[in-house]
Amino acid sequence: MTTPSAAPDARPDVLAVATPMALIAPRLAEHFNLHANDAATLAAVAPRIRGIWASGESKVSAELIAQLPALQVIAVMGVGYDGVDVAAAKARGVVVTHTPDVLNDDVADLAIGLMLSAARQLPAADRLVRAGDWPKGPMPLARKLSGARLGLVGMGRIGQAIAQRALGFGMSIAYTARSAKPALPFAYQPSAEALAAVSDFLVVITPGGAGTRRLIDAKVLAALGSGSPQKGILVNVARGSVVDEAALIDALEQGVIAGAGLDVFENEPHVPERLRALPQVVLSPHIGSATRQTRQAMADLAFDNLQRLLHGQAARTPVPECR
Ligand code: 8YV
Repeated sequence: MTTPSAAPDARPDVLAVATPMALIAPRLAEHFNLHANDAATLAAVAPRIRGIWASGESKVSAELIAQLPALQVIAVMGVGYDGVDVAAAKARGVVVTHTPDVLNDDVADLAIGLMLSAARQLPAADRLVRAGDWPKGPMPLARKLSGARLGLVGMGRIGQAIAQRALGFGMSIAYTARSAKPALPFAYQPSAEALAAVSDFLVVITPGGAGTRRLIDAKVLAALGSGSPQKGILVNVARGSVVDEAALIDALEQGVIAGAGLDVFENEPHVPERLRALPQVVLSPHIGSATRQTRQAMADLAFDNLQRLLHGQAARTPVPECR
């Protein structure tokens, strides 16, 4: 980051609404005049800002966009851009870009990992061995993942990557999405509730935002709980906003569903104490794409988008609304 200076600087001015990761920070600083997103800096540099650097969790509001008359591009290092007011950006001719595809493998891998961890109770098993409790007796029996019924809420690029992996576990696969995808060999269900009723594992991998807010509510959780004698397990690798967290905690506490594997939460990085207290829940801190390889690929793609748009070229991966 640099503070505003009187010396002329040929690098385009870019506002970092997310702190750039170490793996891209030097490259960004070499090519752009990066500014921190605080009131004092904004007051000084707002008219010069041509680009915004954001993460998948960043908020870029209509108010912020309105303060930046020279803004041309909002480059999100993430596939999800539900925090960006795309309509406000579009209305101003600002292009929003994101980083699809390069993270499909990682997020799908984590979804399988969370399903396995929750089904086989891996964190509890690890705790038992570490605590020296193994001599006292065996773990309670867990449940089998292979051959179980997987319901995917969302069948986009990452949903399909999860399905491919789940086939290797002999799982039967069904999904719900805005519309059926007849080209895919998986059963379509018209709603999350209908899907939950025929699933042992319900995996949420749909975009966040107003359209999916609290889609997984008490009714869906009740259906997941009643669909099989073993009761279902919920996995969320999408956005915390898609699940009604209070309803989820109630369902877990009351034994309505068997367990959960959660990578995302309503109020990150804060996770309710009641959720943290539940042993049948496996929790991770939004690490779906958090491998060195994938974060590098995401950062490079976001950088390219920013660089290209600020030099009069087309973006590699604009969000669908800006294509
Ligand atoms: C990251 C994500 O948390 O891609 C997304 O939508 O949520 C994540 O991969 C983040 O955007 C990394 O900057």
